[in-house]
Amino acid sequence: MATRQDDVIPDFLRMDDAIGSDPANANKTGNWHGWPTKDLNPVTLMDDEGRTVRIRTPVMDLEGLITPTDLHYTVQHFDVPPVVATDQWELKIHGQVKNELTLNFDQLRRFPGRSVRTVMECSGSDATFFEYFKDEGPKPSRTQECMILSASEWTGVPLAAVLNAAGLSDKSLYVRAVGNDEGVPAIAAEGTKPFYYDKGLPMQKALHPDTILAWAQNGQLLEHLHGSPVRLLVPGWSGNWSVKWITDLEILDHMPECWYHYEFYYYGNSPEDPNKELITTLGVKAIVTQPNDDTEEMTKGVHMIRGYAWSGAGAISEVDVSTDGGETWHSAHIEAPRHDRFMWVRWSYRWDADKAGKFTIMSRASDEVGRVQSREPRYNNMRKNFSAIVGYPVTVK
Ligand SMILES: Nc1nc2c(c(=O)[nH]1)N[C@H]1C(S)=C(S)[C@@H](COP(=O)(O)O)O[C@H]1N2
Ligand SMILES: [Mo]
Repeated sequence: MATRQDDVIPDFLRMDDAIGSDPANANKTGNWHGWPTKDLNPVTLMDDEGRTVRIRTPVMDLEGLITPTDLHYTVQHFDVPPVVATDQWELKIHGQVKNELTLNFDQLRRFPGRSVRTVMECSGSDATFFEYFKDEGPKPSRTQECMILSASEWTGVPLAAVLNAAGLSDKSLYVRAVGNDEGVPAIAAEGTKPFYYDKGLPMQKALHPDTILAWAQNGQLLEHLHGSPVRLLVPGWSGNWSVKWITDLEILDHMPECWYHYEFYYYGNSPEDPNKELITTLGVKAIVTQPNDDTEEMTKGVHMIRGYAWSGAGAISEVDVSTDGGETWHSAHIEAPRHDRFMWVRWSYRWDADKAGKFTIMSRASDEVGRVQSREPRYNNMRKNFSAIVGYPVTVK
């Protein structure tokens, strides 16, 4: 039976405890400039003109729930498209609708707004763990490499409001969202013509009130790298559904053949697999951020093991922690707030490491629809959506 750590505190707090230290995290709190500014180090990549085009998030070093916008990861498959000023931007809604519409930025902002706090995870996050689990690669370091994982508060209007304004019929079954970035994927078959990044969202998800057309992130108008002036945001689904730099919503009576559907973001054993599955909902996943995954040694005493947990399918109902490689599990405390359905939660577990020796720290999430984080990854040809439990070996001295 797992022991529960209660919301009501004090089991965590015993003033006479020997507090253990963990050198890896201690190093991370150095680096002050002397005044209240602290460097965090996202891993970035710049283009030829010195502009940042890629950001990987230092998840292990963050506090709270919101990833500061300048640390929020960015992914795009093609070159970053040119900046479009808000007064030049238009969104066309066409196809299987009663009235085709073209909205400019001001018109879009006349719909009642909505803010959604959500975790965003790229399908490629943690991909190198697939090799590690097969003993074909070294243990990845989420601390060193940073992650394709972040969370923000996004503000915009429900996509449903815009679709309803255009008028839906029983032939309005999919929403093809198109971005303003054009290219040919590196792995595409020879002769593939350049196309704009697009995804075909099923109507049920499109009409979910938290699926929004967003123009702001964390209280500010969108940064260009995050899809300004307006992007689609599909909470709970893998990041690739949240089409940036959106220009078109094409309403269809069938699923469009978007290249990224079955050539890139799919479950399957090979490109020829006849039973490919589209990747949509995120897994159920808890990760340990403290001690971070570069920690090898800790001293005897009380340690707070902390992390994040999230699920694309439902709220997190339970997080368990093991320090013996999954032999025994203990219920962790889930920290408030936990009411934002698509947001990750913080959790913590008080570990009384009173014996020296070798330990393996693990965390395991469960969600309200009954999914439990698995020990084995779901292998797939494209190495997408890794969500298995990872063990961190540490020595207590
Ligand atoms: N137009 C466009 N939208 C896109 C992409 C893209 O290549 N082009 N990449 C997707 C992927 S794979 C991810 S994980 C998210 C990342 O969003 P972010 O850069 O704001 O974090 O954007 C998605 N939206
Ligand atoms: Mo992604």
